[in-house]
Amino acid sequence: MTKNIYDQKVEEFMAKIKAKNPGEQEFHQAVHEVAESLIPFIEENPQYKEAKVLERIAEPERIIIFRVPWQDDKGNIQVNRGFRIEMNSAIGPYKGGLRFHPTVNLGILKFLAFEQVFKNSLTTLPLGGGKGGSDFDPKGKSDNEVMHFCQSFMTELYRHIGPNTDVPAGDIGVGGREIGYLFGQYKRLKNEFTGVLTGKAPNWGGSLIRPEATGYGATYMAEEMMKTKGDSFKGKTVAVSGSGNVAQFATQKVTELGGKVVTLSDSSGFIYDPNGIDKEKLDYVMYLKNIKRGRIKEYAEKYGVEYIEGERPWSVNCDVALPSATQNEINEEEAKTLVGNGCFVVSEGANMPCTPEAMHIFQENRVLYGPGKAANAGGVAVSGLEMTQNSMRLPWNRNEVDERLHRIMKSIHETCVKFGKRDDGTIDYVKGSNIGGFVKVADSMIAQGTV
Ligand code: NDP
Ligand code: 2IT
Repeated sequence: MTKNIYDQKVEEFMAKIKAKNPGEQEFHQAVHEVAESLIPFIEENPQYKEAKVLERIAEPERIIIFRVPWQDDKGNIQVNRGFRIEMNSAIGPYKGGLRFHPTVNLGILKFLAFEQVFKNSLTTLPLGGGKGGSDFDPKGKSDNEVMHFCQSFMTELYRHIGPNTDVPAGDIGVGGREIGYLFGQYKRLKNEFTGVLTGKAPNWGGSLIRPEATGYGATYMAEEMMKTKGDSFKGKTVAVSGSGNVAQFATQKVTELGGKVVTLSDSSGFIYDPNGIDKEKLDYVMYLKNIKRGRIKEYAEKYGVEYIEGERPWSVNCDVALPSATQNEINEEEAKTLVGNGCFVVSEGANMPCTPEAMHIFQENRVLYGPGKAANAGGVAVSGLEMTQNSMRLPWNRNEVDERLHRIMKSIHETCVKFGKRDDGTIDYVKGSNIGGFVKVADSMIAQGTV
């Protein structure tokens, strides 16, 4: 069958997706990327076609939408919207983060839940896919307000989740503080101490290395990709975007492996520190972002480096880019600039940070391009390990968890190689991760009948 016929089948499939899910651009984007990889594979493996697996996998098993009323510090009543997308439970309980950000809507959470299904399958662990969150904006809110919001959010969500049903975790705007408030309210409502959330603090059931896991994992993935060219992080210049959980620990691991991180950003702009963000400076970033909850601009003021307001960091010279902020944060022009400046590795700490056009630029130029569902799977993988420790009621030490994380990232890389090798010997990590993540879920869905 020629490429054209596949393209036509992708377009036919996407026309149905768009008609059924109007206006949900990010969801369309995520499904389109996967359909491009999967439709040729499904044509060659008709058992998936007959069982309508692609059609079923793109339809959430269940969506919960609810009102979240809460009272702010001034006594005013605020109303937000809460969501949980329970996307696929073929290989385990729904698993995926909660995002609190003013841009959150149904389409964004459906794209994230869809990606999560493939990502979780790649981890090798028994985890289904889900995602949730709210249009609540934690910026500028007091701890007290965040607590009241989290308590109200959980007062509805608790009836839909459970350690064997659906296990949420963090994402943008949801870190250790929020998981604490959510867990406290769940425990109070259910009178049960269970592993219903991951990303808990180690004192009350959390796993060591969970905060580090996504950033470390994206760095390990980049390291594995570079190894295919006999290369490593030693002496490499690295551009990181974001300055939250993923960006911070990616910076830490890159520095440990001998690379130099020269940028960090937030939604207001980016800092460029050509001498590199060393341990002391990173400690300051962690204080600035996790405790003071300030802006990245303050880094530039403290260390006397450049701050570029309203821009993203992709114009700087770098060998490696680790986008770790949000979706569609690298466009076609920025991808061209990165390639032109010598960037040869992109490992996605964030979910879907590249537009489709940017992705094609990286693919055409044979950049070592690790898509989010492979590259940032370390976070949910260690969440899976947290669930294991909760079930055993026994914690593992840092080394044990980090070694398991490292092994999982290597196995994800191997899966990408297995399913993504091109005729010219290079690796298409997009195709590799899409097919590699699909097969286990699809076979499980078929085995479980038309459900
Ligand atoms: P955090 O909330 O800790 O940090 C988010 C960072 O990204 C902040 O610096 C934030 O800046 C910036 N950012 C968020 N939204 C935007 C936007 N619209 N435009 C520009 N910058 C933005 O979140 P995480 O570090 O946890 O998440 C970052 C990415 O990694 C997300 O795509 C998430 O889905 C993904 N991810 C996270 C995992 C985890 O374990 N936490 C696991 C796998 C993927 P500002 O403060 O100005 O908003
Ligand atoms: O996008 C993601 O994989 C996450 N935000 C982490 C999910 C989890 O359950 O740890």
